Amino acid sequence: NIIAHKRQEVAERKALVPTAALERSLYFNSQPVSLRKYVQRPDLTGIIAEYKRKSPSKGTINAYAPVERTSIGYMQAGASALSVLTDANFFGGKNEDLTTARKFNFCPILRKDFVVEEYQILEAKSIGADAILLIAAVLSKEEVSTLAQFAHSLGLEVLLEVHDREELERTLTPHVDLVGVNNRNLHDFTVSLQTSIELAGYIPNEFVKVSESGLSEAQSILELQQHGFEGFLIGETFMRQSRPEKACAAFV
Ligand code: IGP
Repeated sequence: NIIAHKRQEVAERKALVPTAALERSLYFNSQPVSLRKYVQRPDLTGIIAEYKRKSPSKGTINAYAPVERTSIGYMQAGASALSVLTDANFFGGKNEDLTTARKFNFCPILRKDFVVEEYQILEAKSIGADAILLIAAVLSKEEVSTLAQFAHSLGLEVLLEVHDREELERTLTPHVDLVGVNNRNLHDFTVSLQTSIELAGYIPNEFVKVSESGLSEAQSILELQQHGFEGFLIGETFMRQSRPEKACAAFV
């Protein structure tokens, strides 16, 4: 189970890198860039372009594309923001991938990982992230609320990910900034745009709506925009090409 593994990993990392060390890192005191604002900018596409090497559902997606070239190319193509997987075990990512993207780009960067405790949020800030993901499927309302407030205290924004109405209604708090509907079914890994479309009406307007996963056609963006979505999180469609940044440029 991913969460049990993550808790173990965080415990080990904590022993190795104390909080005080995170707070002294280069990026810890930098001013974050607003994911909310960039997703809403009319001169950009709303696309949150993801750097992802592998996944539990697809195995290896791209083992060679370098973070530097890919992230710079995504932004040149008109992406609003970047999403970088930092989970090593299941997604082949690392913190250094996010820091590399940070070094080469002025834009919001979402740290894509399984956040279960505050230490990981300090870590996100220390590696140069602007926003974190909180996954409703694995957190209680209290956890979402506490973790989101902690992120805000550091200037980080929060994307709350939900799969259905139960998760949305159980965990939504005013402390999150964006709500992402994950089109991928966690149990059988199938994807359906209908998931986003059906949930859209239940997400209050003060939250920026993001549709996540399985987006492979530009036409889908237009359809989702009609249902109020402003952010589009896209990984595999780009990453499965040898030059993901070119796939992104061709998409927009
Ligand atoms: C991107 P896709 O189908 O375009 O590669 O999906 C993103 O939504 C997906 O990577 C994702 C994810 C997550 C990964 C959504 N929620 C939580 C890890 C953890």
